[in-house]
Amino acid sequence: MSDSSIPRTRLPDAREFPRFAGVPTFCRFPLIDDVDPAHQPVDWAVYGIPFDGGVTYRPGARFGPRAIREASAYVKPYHLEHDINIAETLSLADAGDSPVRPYSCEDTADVAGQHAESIGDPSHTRLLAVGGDHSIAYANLHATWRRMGRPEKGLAMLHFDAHLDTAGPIWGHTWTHASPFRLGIEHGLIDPQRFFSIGIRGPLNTADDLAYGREHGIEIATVEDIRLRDGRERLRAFLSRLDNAPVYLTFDIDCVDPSAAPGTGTPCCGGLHAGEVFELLRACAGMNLCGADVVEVLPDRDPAGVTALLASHVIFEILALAAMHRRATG
Ligand SMILES: [Mn+2]
Repeated sequence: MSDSSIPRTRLPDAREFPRFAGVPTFCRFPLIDDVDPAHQPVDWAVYGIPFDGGVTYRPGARFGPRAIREASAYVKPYHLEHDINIAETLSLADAGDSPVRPYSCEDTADVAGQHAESIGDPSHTRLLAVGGDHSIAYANLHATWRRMGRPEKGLAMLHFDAHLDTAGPIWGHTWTHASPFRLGIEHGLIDPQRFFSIGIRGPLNTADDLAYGREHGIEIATVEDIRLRDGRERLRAFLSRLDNAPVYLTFDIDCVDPSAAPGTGTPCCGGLHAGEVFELLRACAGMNLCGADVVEVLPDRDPAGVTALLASHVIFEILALAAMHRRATG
């Protein structure tokens, strides 16, 4: 057992070494090769997958990891609401960027998935991928599923998004940023009976756009369900039904309203506020998080950089959930 007062992640002291100085890494975590041997293997590795070849509308999310690294210089380690310091609780590192094949979602899933499997200690290190468009989730999900012992029914899934991302072929391709969870279900990586989607909203192409998800058992909480109906209660019931089973969390920044997250590829009006997202994530404390991704930040559409800043704080909230679980289970 480690002494919780000794930091597990060595962060530069911001009072000595300013946050605006140095080569940017995610949240100023050490690069994985620079982690103190006493803190190896790392508990969570954050890494980029700079790929946007799967988009159906605006391109540019390939620049997401870089923008989020820079914006995350202002992420501090102590979580006020959870009363936990992520750097004291977990060994955290930036594992760099994965290789990509810019013209192919499927080839990128392949090379990024292989790369993800090589990060840290497969029997210990959990993976947080930063996109990139949502197609990159498949690679990290696949690597996480393997790390969790290839559960036959697939992993439970908590999904924040404006879109369900279970689309069939688009422009003749089955691998797109609109399809990672259809592929994940069909390949046995995800258990659709333990799949909860938050932030879904229209307009849609047809009334049948959500049919695949509903037929397979995905539970959907639209923005209206969260605000006006029983979305929060259903989320709580979902979490208690999981009973400490490992959960993969996938976070598409377009679940947030474009007024707060304008830098994204398929913006959809009427989304969640940033504060609502934090509240929903914090309500998941206790969840056994086994892997995660944060995707669809398109910095060139957001000269003020608020989308990347928000994404960097979503990464912090996700790691705080991991820290909470560690504190509860030792
Ligand atoms: Mn998505």
